[in-house]
Amino acid sequence: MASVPAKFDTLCIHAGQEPDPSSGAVMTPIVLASTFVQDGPGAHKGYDYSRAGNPTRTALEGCLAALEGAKHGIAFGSGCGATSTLLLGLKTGDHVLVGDDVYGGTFRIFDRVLKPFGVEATFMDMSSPAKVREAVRPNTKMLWVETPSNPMLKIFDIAAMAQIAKEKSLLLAVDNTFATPVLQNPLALGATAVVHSTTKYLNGHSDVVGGAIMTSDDALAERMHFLQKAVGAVPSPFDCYMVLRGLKTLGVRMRQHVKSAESLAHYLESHPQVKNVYYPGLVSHPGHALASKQMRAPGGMISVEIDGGLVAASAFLRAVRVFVCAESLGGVESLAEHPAIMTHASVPKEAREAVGIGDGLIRLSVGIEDEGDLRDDLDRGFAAAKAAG
Ligand code: P1T
Repeated sequence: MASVPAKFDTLCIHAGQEPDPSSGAVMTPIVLASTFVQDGPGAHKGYDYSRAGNPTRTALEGCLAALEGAKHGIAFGSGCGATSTLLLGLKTGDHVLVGDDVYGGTFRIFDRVLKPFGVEATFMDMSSPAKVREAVRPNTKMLWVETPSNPMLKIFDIAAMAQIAKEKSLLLAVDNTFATPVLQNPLALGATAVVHSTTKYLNGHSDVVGGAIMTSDDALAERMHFLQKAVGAVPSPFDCYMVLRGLKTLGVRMRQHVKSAESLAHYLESHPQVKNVYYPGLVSHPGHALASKQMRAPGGMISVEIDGGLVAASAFLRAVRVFVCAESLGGVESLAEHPAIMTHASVPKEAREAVGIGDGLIRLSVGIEDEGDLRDDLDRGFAAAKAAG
């Protein structure tokens, strides 16, 4: 496979994977061994200890790298594990510019883990590249961009951020979890590293927690491989296998996620109980033009602010039956959640409200069930919300 030029859907199924040389097994074996035989001290077949390297993980890392058009993929035990390992490249006194709307757990890493070590983060609306350029300080080392952002679906200009990063010698990290490489390729737009929670679309079945970093920067990859081994936030071989299995259908799944999300976003926009719909595919979305340029399609995530605040939003989330009220996203099943109480509870109320995460905001991860059933389910939610108000 490695020597054959291939398009995305083919890479999803084959990249990083060869039939097992010892048995001919077509699907990658799950190598559970924690340790590997050495003919003599140091004389091994490429693997010595599973934290340092594992054949199932190597296959996953090869596939992930190929999908992002990267030279290197480094897999982790969670998206937060990938994020924190990448941020371990920073040291006391360093400063990072971070988008003002990021996953609550990412905010928490900056605010509660790195800050006590003297690494400072400024959270800002990155919609204006000029303002980002102005905010760079002499000690700024990194730009951290999540686009589309979680949960407000803000769109930031990756190529413009890459230009600033280049001018100021910064590392540009893009969390590509919401878009996936099906819809957006940050490395091709100039990012240094891409971060994923593979828990989401890449695995796609809500049965693994995992993460990854992809980069074509050899020195950064070497450092990340070192930290992966030294810090040890590694995924299990079984989870690597599961993500590899999920990746095979990534392209097909994303096409259906997008199709249903586009349709539901339009439906929500015209609903009388809806105050605001945040979906980059809508012309009303401030990032629509940029999303149309930067992404191949607007994705499967929608946030919606409904009338009636917390009482209505709670009633809605209790009433839906096809959408499951749960954290996370990107699985084949539809999920709905309340960011202020659930995924973004670790962000202070004022910071949440400044970006629009209010009590009436519901985030939808549109799954690949029948689109009519999903629409009926939203109606069920709206009827309950109205009755509660
Ligand atoms: O949950 P974990 O695999 O550690 O991934 C963290 C993470 C990183 N980046 C983004 C954009 C994310 O959305 C997440 C996890 N997000 C959720 C669990 C959620 O419901 O938003």
